[in-house]
Amino acid sequence: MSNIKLFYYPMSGHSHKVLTLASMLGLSIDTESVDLKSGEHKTEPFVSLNPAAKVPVLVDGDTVITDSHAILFYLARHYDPAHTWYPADLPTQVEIQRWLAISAGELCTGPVALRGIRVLGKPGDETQAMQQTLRLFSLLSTQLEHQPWLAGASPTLADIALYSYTALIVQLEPSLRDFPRVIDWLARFEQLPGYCSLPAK
Ligand SMILES: N[C@@H](CCC(=O)N[C@@H](CS)C(=O)NCC(=O)O)C(=O)O
Repeated sequence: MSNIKLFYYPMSGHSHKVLTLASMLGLSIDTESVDLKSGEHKTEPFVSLNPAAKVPVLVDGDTVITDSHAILFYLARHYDPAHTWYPADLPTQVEIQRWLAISAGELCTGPVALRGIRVLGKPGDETQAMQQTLRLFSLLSTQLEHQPWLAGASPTLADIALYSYTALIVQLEPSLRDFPRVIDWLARFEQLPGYCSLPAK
């Protein structure tokens, strides 16, 4: 049994980001699935753990961390002594923060929303979500024109944060394969040691 526990939902891309980093760091963590379909996340005891009623939530001893980006940051700072995933130099950190903001912003209004509408039957404007997805893919493609990874020469939290929903939406929308640099980046990410396979849908 591990000291670290992740409350997650198997189809959740936000949860997948955390599972991926934990696996790439070689961390042994316990997982507990929270049934979003039945509304378990809106009831006790989960809602006391995260009053925002969302997964993922990480519990490490007495420390409770909510939000996938905060969890990624915590794991990288606490369990990555080599500073591989959140390097110590300021320009790279600034770049990673920019991508974490995009992950919480444009990634959610684009691919996350589009998948929600198509797979989970959530309400929303599919055309608008597709337009936002195309804009994000253009941005990713431009970023990857002169460097292999989003924040520079090596993979970082920026890649972890953007990978899951980008890969999931390519599975759903084959026309996105028209962004070859993004497709190459996804393929390279999948070769990293400890890569954790995607949820089924
Ligand atoms: N900003 C949060 C978003 C988390 C999120 O939206 N989680 C979804 C599952 S992917 C959830 O728990 N949804 C339940 C709900 O909104 O009722 C993060 O990055 O962790």
